[in-house]
Amino acid sequence: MPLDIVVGTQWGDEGKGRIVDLLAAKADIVARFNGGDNAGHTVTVYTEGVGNQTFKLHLIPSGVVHAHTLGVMGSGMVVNPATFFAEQETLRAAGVKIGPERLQISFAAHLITPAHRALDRALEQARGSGQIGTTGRGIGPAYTDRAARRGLRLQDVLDRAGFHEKMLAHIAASNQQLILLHAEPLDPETVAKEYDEYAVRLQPYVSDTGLQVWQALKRGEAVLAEGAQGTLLDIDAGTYPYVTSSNPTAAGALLGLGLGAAPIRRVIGVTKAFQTRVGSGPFPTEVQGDAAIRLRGTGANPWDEFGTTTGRPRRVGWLDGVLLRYAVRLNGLTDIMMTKLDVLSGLPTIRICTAYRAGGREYEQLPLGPADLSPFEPIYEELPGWQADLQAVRRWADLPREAQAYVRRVERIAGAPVCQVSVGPERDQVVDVV
Ligand code: 2SA
Ligand code: MG
Repeated sequence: MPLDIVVGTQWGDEGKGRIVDLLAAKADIVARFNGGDNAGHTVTVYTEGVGNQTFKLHLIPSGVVHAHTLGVMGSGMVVNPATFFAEQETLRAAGVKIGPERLQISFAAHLITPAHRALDRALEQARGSGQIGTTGRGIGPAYTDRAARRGLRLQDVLDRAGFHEKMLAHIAASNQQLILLHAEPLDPETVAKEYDEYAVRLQPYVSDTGLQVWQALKRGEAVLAEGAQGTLLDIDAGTYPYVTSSNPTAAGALLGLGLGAAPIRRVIGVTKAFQTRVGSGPFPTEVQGDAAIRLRGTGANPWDEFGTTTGRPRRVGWLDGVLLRYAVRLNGLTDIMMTKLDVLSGLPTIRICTAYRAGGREYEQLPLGPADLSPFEPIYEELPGWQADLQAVRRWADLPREAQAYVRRVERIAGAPVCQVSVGPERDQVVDVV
């Protein structure tokens, strides 16, 4: 049963949209399984007469730009209805036909409300210097309500009277917390009314998507699971507490779609050729100054390292082989897709962290996971750089020898094969590794 899972191996923004776009062209179902509108996936739509249009999707699976696919939003997600309908408008304006006939949400996914967003902001403020650097989209508070067993599920919109009551209770309970945090409370009746309208509009989208996905897999149809964020932001496996509140890892794809492990065909980990992170938290291979500007870019190009959801400049550094090895193990990766190899062109030498040092010992594996990386100092290997621009390269044999050597070295360090590298932002700027 052909289930392919795409996950980020770092702190998000690895360029997952690239491989998702390539695989969605051959998939029957494209599914998101974690997070909400905190993701930022860049998609390109080609329309006859208009040409290419590029825009960002934060919530709806980005593979739906391929007209033949069915989009699924799994039970592992938290859904902001305002974003859900606004993104459909954006898609329609770009000529993509979208609606309940080709987009379904699991009955067990949770809703994000204005109270969740207000709480996200108030909690961040209260954290002071210990801020997580969240996207402010209400993600954490929505998952908190889920775990506390008082959340609003998509299933609830099917019972309109009950839903109104639940919303009132939810806003009242959230207000108590907001007041404690010295934030403005919300008017329960106003929010509940707004959500009554969303409830009516959401009804045709709600179903048991887990059953649909499973039936499709039984028929031999290809399902593509699109991860948002990355392995190191996983609530369980990541750099806790500097993480998101969902499971962006391969196991999260199964749980977040309502599937078992049997259907998995490939688990593809998308890895940027260097390391980036937006938000706070540990980052052993981070660089500052000119080296950082060199990797980040200035923001002049859309592919420079600035957040798609919030526009924040990303922290940058050298590829961390210890964390990549961890991501390979944790996700059970069958392949790695390496993105942005072209950005390294022109550097005299390139560094990769192969192990950590702490207390006179060397570590190739993290002894206690990635939550506390402060004791560790990266051990680097320096590889010769290359000068040639890679953007026009389409064949492995045409890559500079040094670029090939870098990819081969990453495979050895990570313990998984690299199947493809990307050498530019365009759809066709990929090279199969042979
Ligand atoms: P949250 O809002 O509760 O999920 O934030 C918790 C941490 O997770 C990080 N996070 C992300 N990191 C990278 N990319 C993300 N998506 C957007 C993008 C981010 C943006 O694709 O560029 O535009 O700023 C994403 N979403 C969550 C976040 O930075 C916190 O460290
Ligand atoms: Mg992103």
